[in-house]
Amino acid sequence: MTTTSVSSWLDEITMAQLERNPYPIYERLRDEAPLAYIPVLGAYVASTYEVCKEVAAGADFQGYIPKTGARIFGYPAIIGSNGELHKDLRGMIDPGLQPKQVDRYIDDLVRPIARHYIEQFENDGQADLVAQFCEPVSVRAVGDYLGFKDVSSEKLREWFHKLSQSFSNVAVDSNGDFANPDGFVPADEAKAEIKAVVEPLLDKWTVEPDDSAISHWLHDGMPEGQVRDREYIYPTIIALILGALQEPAHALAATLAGLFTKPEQLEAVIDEPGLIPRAISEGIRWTSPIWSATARENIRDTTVAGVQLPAGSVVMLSYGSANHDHSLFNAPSEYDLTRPPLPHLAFGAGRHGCAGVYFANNACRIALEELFEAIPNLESDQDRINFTGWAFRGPDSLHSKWEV
Ligand code: 261
Repeated sequence: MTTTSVSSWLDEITMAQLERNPYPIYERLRDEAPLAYIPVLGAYVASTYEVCKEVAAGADFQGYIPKTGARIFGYPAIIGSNGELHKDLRGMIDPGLQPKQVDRYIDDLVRPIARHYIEQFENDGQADLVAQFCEPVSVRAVGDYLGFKDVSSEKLREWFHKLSQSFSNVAVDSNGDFANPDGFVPADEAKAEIKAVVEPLLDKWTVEPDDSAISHWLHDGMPEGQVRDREYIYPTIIALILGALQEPAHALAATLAGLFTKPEQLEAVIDEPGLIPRAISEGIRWTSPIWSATARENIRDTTVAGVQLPAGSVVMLSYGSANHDHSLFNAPSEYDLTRPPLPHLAFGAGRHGCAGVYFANNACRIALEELFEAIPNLESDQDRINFTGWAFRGPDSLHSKWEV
């Protein structure tokens, strides 16, 4: 029976394989089972462009927070909320992220930050651009926007790494319980530190609002003299310390890694900075930062890709695989700036699509404009770039060099 042979290889998929290199497994999933139940995940995965889109934006589905996210963030984190609750939380975080608003502050926010970190290494002739550029610029830009101006970039990096590590601790045993409960220790450590830093900030913003995003979250839309309950906004703060601080760094690093695979395309982008937005778009298509970290559940019995899903089934959206779908992208595993700019799913789709698209694209653009202007003879100094991650994915390091 074919179902037996299909399920046998699915049973053998391990988290270690998915974290190291999910692409061979997903190539087979897209061919044979675009919606498949994966025992180690305790959930279905959607692997093709069409199925990801159908699940992400379909009327039978609603937002669902992956179990590790619920464990780490608590309730009500924005990524797992629905209905009026989700409407209120999006209404809280969206205003400062609207293009018209972002255009007002993004250049003054990001350009000096990028300049600052570039100055630390531009005369060295070499750097690891992940640790010295992508991550510090990402956490400083988003961290300052949120209101963490007085938290060091080292601390912000440590926080997102610990939260991300625990969020990725998704393996479950045959009872559906976490296979590695100790995997939540890093997140619990980070959360204790975050709480110690955020509580006094919330105290301050309650009586002395300022222009930081979280101060606005407390006050905006509330009756005079009232603020939103901090327990209500706290899970969303933690979710953003993970996703919003980490992903622009992954986007920058994926773009640079992709350009390093095509030195002539890197040169073209450095010569013509107008190509940077295209380079970023292809970078996050090629290695999608939120590779498989978001999910939906169906609110009624439904059938997708021929698979019957009883109400309440969980489907992980493997956007990193959808963005390698042969039916849309020719030679998808190649970074290629010159491919037709088709829409990809790196920012998701539907009601739970990324709120920070415009901020992230522009922050990354400005950071790369500054990097390429300062170091026009940038090249890779690494034979092989190593990528890690299934939930979130990006290069581990980008050792680079240039003549000074
Ligand atoms: C800001 C978005 O953050 C996330 C997105 C997807 C999964 C986990 C996150 O913290």
